[in-house]
Amino acid sequence: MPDIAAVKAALAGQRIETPSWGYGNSGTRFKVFAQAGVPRTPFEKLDDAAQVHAFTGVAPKVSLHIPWDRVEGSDGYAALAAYAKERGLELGAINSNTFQDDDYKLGSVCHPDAKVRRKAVDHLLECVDIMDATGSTDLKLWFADGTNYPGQDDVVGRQDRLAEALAEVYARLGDEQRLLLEYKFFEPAFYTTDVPDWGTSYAHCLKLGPKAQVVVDTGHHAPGTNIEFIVAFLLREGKLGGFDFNSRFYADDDLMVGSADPFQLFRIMHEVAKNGGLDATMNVAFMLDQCHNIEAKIPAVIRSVMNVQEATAKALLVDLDALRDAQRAGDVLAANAVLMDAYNTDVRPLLRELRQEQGLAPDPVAAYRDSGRQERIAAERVGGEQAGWGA
Ligand code: AOS
Ligand code: ZN
Ligand code: ZN
Repeated sequence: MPDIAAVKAALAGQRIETPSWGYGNSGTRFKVFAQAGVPRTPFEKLDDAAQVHAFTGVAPKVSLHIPWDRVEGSDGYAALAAYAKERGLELGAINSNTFQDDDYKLGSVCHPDAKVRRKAVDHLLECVDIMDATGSTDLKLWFADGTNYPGQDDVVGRQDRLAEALAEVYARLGDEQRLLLEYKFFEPAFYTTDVPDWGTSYAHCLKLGPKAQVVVDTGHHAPGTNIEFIVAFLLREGKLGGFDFNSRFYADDDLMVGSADPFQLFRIMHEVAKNGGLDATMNVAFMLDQCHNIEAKIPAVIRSVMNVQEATAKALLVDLDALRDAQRAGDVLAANAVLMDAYNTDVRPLLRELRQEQGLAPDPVAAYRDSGRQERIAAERVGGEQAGWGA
């Protein structure tokens, strides 16, 4: 059986990165429901992220999105990083945006016009400059590029343009920096997408070199896709850069991770835990990529962090010796039972105990609610910002 002290140590050591855009107003293309007290600046987003970290103890990193988190001035980003540090945070992945300008109607780095491609690559290079200033090590790239109609553009030509752009950005990376290439099977493009799946991302990353890795956004797969297989494969190849965690019922729903299918999240975390993905040396980034459109944002992020912790705890409770014995013996039912026993364990008491040992409240959502902070920021912050989604 797994050693509980080791399980607790692994849980205490896990780092879950929260997205700046999860704290701002967001919505669908039908409506953005504004909430009282949302941040007005990137600095206030960090204040909110600091709350999530204060109540969970495992969320010190915050992903930024450029230009949604743009700060002015030559030392603006260094100041943002310093502000984060003062609050016990650090700045995580820098997310680029090559999808919200009119110029990008036909794509960005894959666009048929070299001028548009130049503009897109310049933005990606600017993101690396920002990483230099913030100390961020991860550049997270998601491209909305693709086509809507058969014949609209040359599929192979677009791959060539993508490869060229990625190579230029890769060459700009510092020794400690890496490029994380995200895939998504459709939307906004509806016929072809230029990075539609893990295989395409993997092939580009392989060609680029060791500083390029794949990001698995859990919401970016066709229904029925076995995401944990992809995770296991990428870990084996040393190409799993990280996750964009969220939940989906239909497509890219961006709901709270672990809410739609906690069993899938457990299966993913089982592959992660079993294959060394929780070791700091593997450098797997456990990022959230979510939008809280109708629920209160800070408690929703706290809940999401807890959901990842619960799935991780269950994964760590898998009796790997018993599992291997059953697998070697070809005992299908026993092997499956080992996994199900772990999944069906109520890990909430263990996590409550761990938090108390760390001087935290056992129930972070309740503790945040009781802090009264939500009422305070609702009164203090007037005219909060839209995150950028659903604009
Ligand atoms: C878009 O669908 C992707 O999930 C992106 O990872 C992400 O939501 C965006 O880049 C936010 O910065
Ligand atoms: Zn994502
Ligand atoms: Zn997405």
